[in-house]
Amino acid sequence: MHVKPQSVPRLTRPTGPRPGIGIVHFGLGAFFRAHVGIYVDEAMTASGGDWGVVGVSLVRPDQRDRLAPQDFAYTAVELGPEGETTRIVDVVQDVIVARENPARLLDLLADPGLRIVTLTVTEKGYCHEPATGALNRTHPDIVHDLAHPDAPRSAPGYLVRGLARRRAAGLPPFTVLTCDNLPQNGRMVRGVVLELAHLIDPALADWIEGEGRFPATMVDRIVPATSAGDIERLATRTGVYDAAPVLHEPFRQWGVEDDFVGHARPDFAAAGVEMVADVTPFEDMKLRCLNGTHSALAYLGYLSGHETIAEAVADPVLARFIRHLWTAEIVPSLQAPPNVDLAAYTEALFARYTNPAIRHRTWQIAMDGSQKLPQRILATLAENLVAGRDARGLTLVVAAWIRYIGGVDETGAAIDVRDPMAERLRALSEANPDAQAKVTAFLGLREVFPKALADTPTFAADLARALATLEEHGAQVAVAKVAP
Ligand code: CS2
Repeated sequence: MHVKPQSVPRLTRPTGPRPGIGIVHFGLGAFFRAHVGIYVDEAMTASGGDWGVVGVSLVRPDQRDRLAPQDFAYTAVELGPEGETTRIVDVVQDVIVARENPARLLDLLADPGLRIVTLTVTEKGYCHEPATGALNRTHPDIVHDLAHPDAPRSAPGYLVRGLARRRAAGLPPFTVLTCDNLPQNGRMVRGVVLELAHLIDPALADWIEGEGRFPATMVDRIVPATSAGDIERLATRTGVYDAAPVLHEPFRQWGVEDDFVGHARPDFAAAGVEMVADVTPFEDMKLRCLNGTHSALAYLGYLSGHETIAEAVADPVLARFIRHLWTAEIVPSLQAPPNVDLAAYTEALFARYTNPAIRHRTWQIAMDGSQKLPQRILATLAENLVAGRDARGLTLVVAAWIRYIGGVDETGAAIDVRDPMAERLRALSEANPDAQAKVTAFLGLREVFPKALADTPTFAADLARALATLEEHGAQVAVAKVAP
């Protein structure tokens, strides 16, 4: 029997005292709530501490409006191949919508009890140039924040203003803990914050440079967006209406550089977080092996007519292709992290992708390709070209992205392309109907393609050939050519 979610009682939080607020989190998407939120909850269960979380949405009130009537508690549903288990997570205590109440957020950032700011604002939320990692000074929100540093709009703008308030109050800075899928993410966010701070007040930038801490992290758990159907099914099964549940796979991993201001942090290790001195080898492995093949399956899977990752890897042509990517093109580019067998790691990834209970849409992963491709595909590709290794598969993935951006699928239906650069990309694509001209135009996008890669001999020609094959024969044929 299906119930209307609203006809059963609303989820309530477990009773009991709540810890003090120690963490402000920017970006309250499903990923945070199914990963970082659960680790923080478990760390407090193990070892205590005042690490309650206040979530921040920069603009949109929807998550706050869903969570507030249930006191910000939510259900985490673990979807294993053999069935599901649920738990109630009670770690978020409030949500601030920054656009509605900027003063409250800035006051909280300047509160002595607040010690860590975590972020999952997605790749585009850092207002950086994807190809270089530097601050994008022409980004409209950065232009705004430079003109109005006391009333910021962007995540970096809030970090800088919050740090300025703490400095003025004689407080130590908060640790900035980024949890987005970007290489050297700690160094990237540090660079963006320092550059913005320097443009506003060089003395502030000096203080942040000396006192601030920006540990890098590698996060991993597959958490598709929650659908209305998921909400209804959960209400039917449990008899309780949760407007904001998260559905996730059993696997999780979090590697964190143990470098916090005053060593102040939850007892992450007690929750299974790997506290390491250098997260780089873990990050490279995960970004290239997981996110790289995710994007490959997103574009080539979508073009092949597959709705989800599980469907895409059930297609033997695509399954062979991603195994080829791993063995011939991605793994040879990596240094294995200590005690990790990369062949076993990629086999485990394949098994994770086949989990039929996880409906992770290719369309969802295809979003924001201009922000994702540089670290997921292009870095590996460029290294392979320099080293003389196979790069045909990765080249085809870039071609598939260009094909996807064109906005029409192989049946002639429109594609709903979501990307902060979508308009520009579409215009480039339409102005250059010929594959060779299109490739030349795209390779000129310095925000996406580093000059060295764009200038590598034969790359433009190989890319144009791959695009022409996709256009003439379709994704299945193009993929089978690379991995027969
Ligand atoms: C995905 C990631 O949406 C995407 O782009 O590749 O969200 C991926 O599911 C996570 O990084 C897994 O840890």
